[in-house]
Order: sequence, then structure tokens, then C-alpha cells
Amino acid sequence: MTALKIAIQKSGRLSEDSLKLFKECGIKVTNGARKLKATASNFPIEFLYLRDDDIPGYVTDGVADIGIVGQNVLVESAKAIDEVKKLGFSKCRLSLAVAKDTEYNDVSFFEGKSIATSYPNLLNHFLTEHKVSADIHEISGSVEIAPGIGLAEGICDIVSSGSTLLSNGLKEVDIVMKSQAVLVANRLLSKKKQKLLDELLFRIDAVLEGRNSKYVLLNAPNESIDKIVNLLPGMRSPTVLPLASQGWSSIHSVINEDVFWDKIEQLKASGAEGILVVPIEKMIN
Ligand code: PRT
Ligand code: ZN
Repeated sequence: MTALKIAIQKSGRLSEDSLKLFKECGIKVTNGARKLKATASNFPIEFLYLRDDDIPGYVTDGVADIGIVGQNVLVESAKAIDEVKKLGFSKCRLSLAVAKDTEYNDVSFFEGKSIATSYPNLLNHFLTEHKVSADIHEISGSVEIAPGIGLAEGICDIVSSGSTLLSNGLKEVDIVMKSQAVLVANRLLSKKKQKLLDELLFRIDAVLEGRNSKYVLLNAPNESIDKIVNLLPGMRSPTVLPLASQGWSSIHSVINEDVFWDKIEQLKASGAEGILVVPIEKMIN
């Protein structure tokens, strides 16, 4: 039987959320992470556990059909594979940073200076775009210590909370790229594998849409219904049910996480009371 082979990070910042996504997609894999491979018991998919840097290469070569990797690693690798879905986790940015008391106005600061990074391709592309010529020092780890030991005047590294920069006396001065985990796929999947990938993407969409939405139930006096319904699109339109007490209704709908608090304010101002918010496990449009 054909199985889709997926490469995911063995252990690191992508691992837990990657496994959680498959679990929420109803795909059962038993304790794989300590082994090299594992097969799901209820979906034709085989997991390969690898270092994140190797994933774009394995997917390009077809050792794996698909993979989960950060956009930073994908773009840096410059491999001929496609990003098929943004997954919304492991969000971070690749940024330029300098010693915190340095006067910095714009990227031209780096003209003729040296920058330490593990992302030479991305940095080179960014500098070229800004017509800055600088000396790129490629190092594989602990980039943040480079200015302190006199290796470079600046660094280009991944930042998420910013605390690594802070504790090394550095400040973030420009963003080279924003990144998140993405699903990537080989460009030459067989028809059977493409069908399995489509099934998987259908499940992933349902999980991601659900994560990004809340189910809301509220009470309102009947004269406010029109106003409230206008605020709430719902999947098709909101549900309106009469309450036992005369003149009142219960309204049910779905609100997108991005506009959640704004909507709640508007609903309250329009007469909504007793608002209940419930997580959605999956949402199929
Ligand atoms: O062993 P393997 O090669 O598989 O893993 P790795 O050590 O190369 O990667 P890992 O697990 O650290 O990161 C995997 C992916 O997670 C990265 O490619 C990014 O897409 C994403 N990601 C999200 C991060 C961070 N957040 C992050 N904070 N990757 C690295 N960091 C590091 C950064 O390099 C810096 O040292 O964390 C430090 C900065 O964090 P803050 O919170 O102090 O700003
Ligand atoms: Zn790595």
C-alpha cells in the first residue's frame, strides 16, 4: 500500500507542535521520536525524524514526500520544493542586531562591516536588495556571542522573545524575514501520494480553522437581534433561538480569533448578555 512519507524534526522547537497537529488530525503515531521512523496506525503515513536543516534536502530528493520546516530553513536551503501550507506555529523572525549602545539609522550602517550569521543566503539577498555590501561570516551556532568576542560588528539571527539578544547586550535593528512552520512537498508526487496529501491537507485546514475560531453563544433582547446578527457572520449565518423568558433570544455564531475582542466589545454595546465562548475542535467549510 502507498504511504506518504513525511519528514519532521526529531527534537527541537518544531517537534512538539508538529506531532500535536497530527494528533489533532486524528493520526495516531506511537512514541516515534526516539526512533528514526514510525508508521501511523490509522492513516497511510510514515514519519521520518530528522534534523530540521536536512528536511528540505530529503524532500527535494524524494526520500520524504513532504516535510515540516521553518520558512527560514526552507528559503535558506534554496531547494526546489514547494511550500504547501503555513502552519501557524514556531513563529519567529530573522533579524539584524548590533551592540545595544550603537547608533543605528538604517541598513547602510552595515556597509563595509562584518555580520555573523547561520543564514548567509538570506542575509546576502537582503543586503543586495538594500544595495549594502558587507562581509558575511558564516557560523553554525551561538551567533549572538560574535560581537562580544570581536568576530563581527553585527549579527543576523533568529529572534522570538528577544531575550537572547538582551542578555548578550544586543538590540534588534532590522527584520530580514518573518518565519513560521510550513508544510513543504516534493514537486513530483505520484497521483496516489497527491491524493493522500490532499486528504491530509483537508484535515489540517479543519484543525487550523478551528484553532483560529471561537464558538460564541449569547443572550439578547429581541429588538437587538438585527444589530447583533449584522455583527456576526457565522459559518452561513448565526443561529437565533427563542429563550424561555419572553422577548429574549439566544444567538450562536463563530468568531475569528483575530477580531475576537473587538467583536465582543461591539456585541456588548449592542445589548448582548451572558456571552459564552467555546473552543472549536475542527471546522469544515
Ligand atoms: O537539531 P536541529 O538542527 O533539528 O534543530 P535546531 O537547533 O537547528 O533548530 P531549533 O529546534 O532551535 O529551531 C527550529 C526552528 O524553530 C527554527 O528553524 C525556526 O524556524 C523556529 N524558531 C522559532 C526558532 C526560534 N523560535 C528561536 N527562538 N529557532 C531558533 N530560536 C533560537 C535563536 O536561534 C536564538 O538562539 O532561540 C534564540 C532566540 O530566542 P529568544 O526567544 O531569546 O529571542
Ligand atoms: Zn537545525
